[in-house]
Amino acid sequence: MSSTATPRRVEHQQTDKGYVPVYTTAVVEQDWDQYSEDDHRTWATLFQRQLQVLQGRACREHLEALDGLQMSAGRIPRFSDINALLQAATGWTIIGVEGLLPELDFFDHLANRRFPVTWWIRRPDQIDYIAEPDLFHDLFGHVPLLFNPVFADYMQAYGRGGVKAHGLGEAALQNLTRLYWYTVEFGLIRSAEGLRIYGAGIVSSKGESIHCLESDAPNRIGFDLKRIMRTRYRIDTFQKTYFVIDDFQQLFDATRPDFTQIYAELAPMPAIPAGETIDGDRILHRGTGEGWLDEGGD
Ligand code: HBI
Ligand code: FE
Repeated sequence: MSSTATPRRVEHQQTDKGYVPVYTTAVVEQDWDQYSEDDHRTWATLFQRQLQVLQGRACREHLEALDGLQMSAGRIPRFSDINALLQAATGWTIIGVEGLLPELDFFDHLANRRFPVTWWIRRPDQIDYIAEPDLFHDLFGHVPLLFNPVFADYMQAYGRGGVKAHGLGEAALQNLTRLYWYTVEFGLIRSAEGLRIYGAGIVSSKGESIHCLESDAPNRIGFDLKRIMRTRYRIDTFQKTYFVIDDFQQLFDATRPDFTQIYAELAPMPAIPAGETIDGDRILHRGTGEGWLDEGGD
């Protein structure tokens, strides 16, 4: 086995929207044998570090699913091994991809209970931060909750909503993307022992795992679908606001109404800046705003 790092296949391109990844839609084999020792070491380092940080911080469902899916620090998991366990539990399948997919392709996979997992892992010098999703974020961050039946159904409902929203224009898609961001990527959940993390963007980041629960800077606000759909977000800093669900059922139930009506209702309303609170918010913690940068984002 080669000791050089796996070549990164995700290209970027300068466009009028800035420097953006070139989307590739292909479903690819994991080709497990080509992972280098460096790749396995990167997985091991991240896995061990996050397992420690997440004790008492991640929700029970996430930690238990790591066991249930037999993920461990030793080796990068084989997708085929994960799939045998995942399919038996909730009927979800993971498929290998090169990176970010065009939205409609992504939604279509979710609607069919397929979760795209980036096959390559970050380089050793990217342990603490990488802008785009890699194998660690996708597999360690996202896949465990697909082992939970209620969350698994939410993800499928989200995908179906996405396929539908795609025909409804940019604003509807933006509403839906914000929902994904503040739940699947950066959601917090109540538990008997206190707030816990379930969002994959947090779970795969040491810094944000601590920040989201322990810092006084961010707002922590009770889940509210329409409120979230109006809330801008930043992809390059810790979140200014986290939304807290009571349980995964609340998340799934929120996807029952016809979103078409909701998009229409939200269309004339202004977007809410990421750090702002508004009348009607159920504020669990009002952020001090310490260290916040200027507004911006989507
Ligand atoms: N593609 N592979 C992959 N993973 C994602 O999380 C992803 C994507 N394409 C689009 C996308 N996310 C976002 O638009 C979400 O808001 C849906
Ligand atoms: Fe993600």
